[in-house]
This record gives sequence, structure tokens and C-alpha cells, in this order.
Amino acid sequence: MMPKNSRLIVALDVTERDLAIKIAKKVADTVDAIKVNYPLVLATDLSIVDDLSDFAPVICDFKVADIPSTNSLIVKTVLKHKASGIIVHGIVGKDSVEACVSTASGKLEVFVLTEMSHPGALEYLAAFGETLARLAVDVGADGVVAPATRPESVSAIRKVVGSLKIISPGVGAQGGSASAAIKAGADYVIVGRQIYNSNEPDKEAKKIADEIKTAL
Ligand code: OMP
Repeated sequence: MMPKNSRLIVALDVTERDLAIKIAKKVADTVDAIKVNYPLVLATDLSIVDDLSDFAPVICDFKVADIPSTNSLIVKTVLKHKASGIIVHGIVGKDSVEACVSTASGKLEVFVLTEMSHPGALEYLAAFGETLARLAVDVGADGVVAPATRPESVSAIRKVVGSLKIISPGVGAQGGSASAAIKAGADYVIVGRQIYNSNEPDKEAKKIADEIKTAL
């Protein structure tokens, strides 16, 4: 679904439709996917997913974290739009993640969160990073999210997930490096503020894509 060219995913966490489209247009030639999160979808509506899909495959980062039946309803709703993937929490348990995978039924790639990238992840979530990665494999998910802020965790998670995709946020504003995450085993890095807060998002995206190339 997602090409594997630049290995860069832009996190479009802006809160205006016009600005989101403007940035998407500028970076479309460089990025392999666009990730949308609550800031943009709550400020607009789910049709933004359809609009952005004209530029690149769209991953819905809805961090789905509920009981199985509610998770299924969320995935069903996303399936009505032109999304290519969805991010779900693993910490709520196997049944909840399985509900997402079976409802997505291959029409939407499911990415399971492992250890998150922010400092607070070290309080609880990090202890379960590899367990959650194993859960992703067991339920037949398409990939996992692992922290570019801790390349050593990306390496450990790569060992668990084998050929599953690893998408890795935390580059730039959170202090992680794109090349370090790729060298540690990430397939793609996710970059938000460093690109969308730049005066020249296209040039910034190209700069990161060039850095990734040197790491391959
Ligand atoms: P920047 O920090 O601005 O590059 O944005 C990172 C993006 O990745 C945001 O949309 C976060 O919500 C998301 N993210 C993380 O930063 N850390 C995680 O552990 C997981 C995600 C995510 O699921 O995408």
C-alpha cells in the first residue's frame, strides 16, 4: 500500500484544512505517506483523509484503544474513507487488537504501538515494548510503531517483529535522528513539526529524505 522510496512519513498535525492541503501538495513528491492525527481530524472532519489521499497514502493515527466492539466500529468508520493504514494501541490487549485486524481485513494496514517516543513512555509502556511487538506479530498486524528517540528499542523490536513494518516517530522536535532510527531497523520515519513548522516544508522533507538515503 505504502511505497518504500524516501521512507519518510509526514505527520500533518496542523489544525486547518487549507494549510494541511498546502503542505501535503508541497511534500507529496518526497514523502511515502501522510499521517493524520486527532488535531487535524477533530479540527476538520474525516473527509480530510479523502482529500489528502490525492497526494499520498494516508495513515490514520487514531491510537485506537478500546474494547473490541468499539475498536471494530472505529475501524469500520475509517474504512469508509480513503485511508491506507491505522494506528492502534496494543496495551489494551490481544482481543482489542485482533478486532482491529479482523475488521480491517487487509483493506487497511494495522500498526500497533509498542514503546512510545516521549519521556513518559519510560514510566509504564517501555517495560512492555517487546511484548507488544510480539502481540502485533501474533495477531497478524502489518507493522508496529517504535520510538526514534530510542534507537536501541527500535533494534530490540526489530528482532521480535521480523519482516513486519516498523514506522518510527520522534525525529527532529523530539530529539531523535532519522538516520539512527533507519540504521536501527526502522522501515520509515515519521516527522511532524520539523517539516510542517518549517517555512519551506518541501526542502525540509527533502533534507530528511537525503539523510535517510545516507543511512541505507
Ligand atoms: P513530531 O514530534 O512533531 O515530529 O510528531 C510526531 C508524530 O508522531 C505526532 O503525530 C505524534 O502523535 C506521533 N507519535 C509520536 O510522536 N510518538 C509515538 O510514540 C507514537 C506516535 C504515533 O503513533 O504516530
